Amino acid sequence: MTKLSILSVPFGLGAGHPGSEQAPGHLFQLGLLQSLQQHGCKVDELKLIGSSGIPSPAIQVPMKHSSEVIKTGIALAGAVKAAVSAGNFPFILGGDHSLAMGTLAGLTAQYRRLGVIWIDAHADMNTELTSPSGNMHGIPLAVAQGRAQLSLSHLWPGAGTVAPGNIVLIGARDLDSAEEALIRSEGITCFGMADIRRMGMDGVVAEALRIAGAAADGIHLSFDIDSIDPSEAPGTGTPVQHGLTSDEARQALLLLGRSDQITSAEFVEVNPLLDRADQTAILALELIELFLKSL
Ligand code: HAR
Ligand code: MN
Ligand code: MN
Ligand code: MN
Repeated sequence: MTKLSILSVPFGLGAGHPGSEQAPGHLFQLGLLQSLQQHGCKVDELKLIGSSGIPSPAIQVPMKHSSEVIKTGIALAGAVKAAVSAGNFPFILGGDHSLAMGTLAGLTAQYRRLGVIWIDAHADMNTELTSPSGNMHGIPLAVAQGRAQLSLSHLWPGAGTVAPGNIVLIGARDLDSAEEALIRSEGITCFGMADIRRMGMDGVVAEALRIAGAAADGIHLSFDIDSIDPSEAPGTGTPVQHGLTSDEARQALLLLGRSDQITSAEFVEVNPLLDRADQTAILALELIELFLKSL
């Protein structure tokens, strides 16, 4: 049975709106742990990740709150690496998507070749130079490829990179021009909404596992709640119309969890302050349970 390391990261300074730092506490308050236990999930470790005690980083990048993002990433990278070493499945609960840099730093220090499946309305592939917002949740996948000033090895010595051929985007529909150019020049696989409707989510997931998993020894799933249409998931900082239905998200998470190829996962960008009567938080809770019990 899969032993879980649940790493709770109440950090939201990488996003443009405050609030995602409240998501882990809010989901715990709604009963996440009790219901995981009821569903037979084995929570071996529950750890709160914060940046206290982490010294100011040597690297500075011209982005908002970069020092706090980097410090949190350093703390998270160490916890992720330790969880993998212990044979556990790391599940990271954010928080905003900038924390993926910490996750990926810890994972690439452990896996020889890591695949990444990124379910998100966005590509999160800007660099410090192309970011239109200055928000660090928009850059993790460029950092992971070694395309930015900041690199994963700034967060964790011994961290590697993620090869563009092992990255698969699902649900992307709001790309900046520099992101589009990078996706095209690197030949990164992107399943947009039209592909999902044409191939079906089962077809997309099968292809995503094949491509992300090619020659890989692990696949990380990064799930941004803004992949889902704002009519069903309004509580997020950068909603984008015409997204996944909650049923498509359920199907994707169930198939990915059952596949036995996913070796870690994170769930990000729920913002309780922007939610409508907990609609997004309750959906997130259901999706997390569904995924973790399918492992
Ligand atoms: N592409 C825009 C930027 O770089 C918006 C990024 C929004 N990112 C997230 N996570 N919400 O996907 O600022
Ligand atoms: Mn994102
Ligand atoms: Mn997003
Ligand atoms: Mn499985």
